Amino acid sequence: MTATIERSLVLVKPDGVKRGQVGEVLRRIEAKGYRIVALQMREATEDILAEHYAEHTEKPFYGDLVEYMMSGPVVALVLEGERVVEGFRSLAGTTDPTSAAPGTIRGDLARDWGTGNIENVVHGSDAPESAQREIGIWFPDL
Ligand code: IDP
Ligand code: MG
Repeated sequence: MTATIERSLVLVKPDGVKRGQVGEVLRRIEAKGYRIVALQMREATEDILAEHYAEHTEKPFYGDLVEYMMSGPVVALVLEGERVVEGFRSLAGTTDPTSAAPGTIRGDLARDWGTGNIENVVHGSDAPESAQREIGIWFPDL
C-alpha cells in the first residue's frame, strides 16, 4: 500500500493572532505530528478573501466575514501528513466556538464575543481539493 501524503491550508485568523494564540495553535499541530511545510504572516485582501471564501460570497454574513478577516494579520500555514485535512478539522472543532468540543482549538481558545461574527481562531481546508485550491491562493509559489 502506498501512503498518500496530503496537504491542508490552515489560517490563524486575526482574532487568534491578536490574542497571542499563534504559538498554541502551532504547538497543537506539532504535538499531533503534522509537518509544517510553509508559514507566512500577512494581511488578507478583499481579492484573496473572495477567492478563499468563494463558496460564501453570496451569503448574508460575507461582508462581516471580510471585515473580521481583514481586522489584522493572519498566519497562513501549509500542513502535510496522511489524512491531514480531516485530522486538522478534528483538531479545530466545529465552526461555532460556543458549542465546539472542549479539547479542540475552537472549543478551548474561542468564544462568542457578541460581535455578530463567528470568531473561531482558525481556518482549515474541508477537503483535499479545497486544500489544493486554497494553497494556490495563499502560496502561489508552492
Ligand atoms: P468552517 O470555517 O468551519 O469551515 P464555514 O461554514 O466554511 O465554516 O464558514 C467559514 C467562516 O465564516 C467560519 O469559520 C466563520 O468564521 C464564518 N461564518 C460561518 N457562518 C457564519 C454565520 O452564520 N455568521 C457569521 N459568520 C459565519
Ligand atoms: Mg469552510
